[in-house]
Amino acid sequence: MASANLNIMIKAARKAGRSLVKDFREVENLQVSVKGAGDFVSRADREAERIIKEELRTARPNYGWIGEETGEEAGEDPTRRWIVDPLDGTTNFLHGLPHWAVSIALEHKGEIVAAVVFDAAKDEMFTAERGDGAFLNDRRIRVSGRRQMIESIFATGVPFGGRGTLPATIRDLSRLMPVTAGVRRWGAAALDLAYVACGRFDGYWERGINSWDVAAGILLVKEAGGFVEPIRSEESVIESGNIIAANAQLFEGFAEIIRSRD
Ligand code: LIP
Repeated sequence: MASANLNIMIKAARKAGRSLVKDFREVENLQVSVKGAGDFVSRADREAERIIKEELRTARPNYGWIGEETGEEAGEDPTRRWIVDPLDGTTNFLHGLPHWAVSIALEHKGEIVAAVVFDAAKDEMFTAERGDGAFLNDRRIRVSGRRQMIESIFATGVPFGGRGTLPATIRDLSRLMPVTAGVRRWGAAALDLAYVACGRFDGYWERGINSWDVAAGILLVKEAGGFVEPIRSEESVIESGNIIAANAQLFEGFAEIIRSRD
């Protein structure tokens, strides 16, 4: 039975999703325009965050907020905040690729306690509340049962545009590719984690990812029986943006590869 907060999050995600699906149809027409879809997608992104913020802050005016487009705002209740990416997979959306999601997390005293990742293009609603399990369209989900790395596939984000994490990620790939069934770079961290939670991917890692990209997905994986840790044990995933996630059987070996420095 979903809590009142989770129902509020689902309602907000669906309302933003309807707006994004409408805009996504227009983006596909813009691919051929000289100006391109860039400004249009920025507006779609901001409109989705406006919709979500209006829904959540009307229902819970005292909670804090951090959103990709509008930044951070403290709430009267210092223990609770929304962590929101209105459009995770922005570059996919911009290029007319139907793989993006609305990500909404509720944090309480530093722990994620409720999560929604909504893939509006495929109508897949991933939800979780701490201690109550993870669900896809109201059906219980679990991480994969694979035990062998060589049978498993992993997702990640490969840095672009001169980001400093590229050398380490290239090193990760050179170590993983020979001992796994492959790596996928699908461009939406929230869905990468949701796919680990439902067993489509066996693990995921990324370096330098934003809190709003992964906050909801972290709870999905944990509530589906998976493990999530920072790359460096002294860090926090949310603060550092360095994350490793996998099912219980694979996690130790996978994390050892990602954490080896030499
Ligand atoms: C994206 C992440 C993805 C990462 C991209 C980008 P955005 O988030 O979901 O995993 O590799 O660099 O950060 O920008 O689409 O919200």
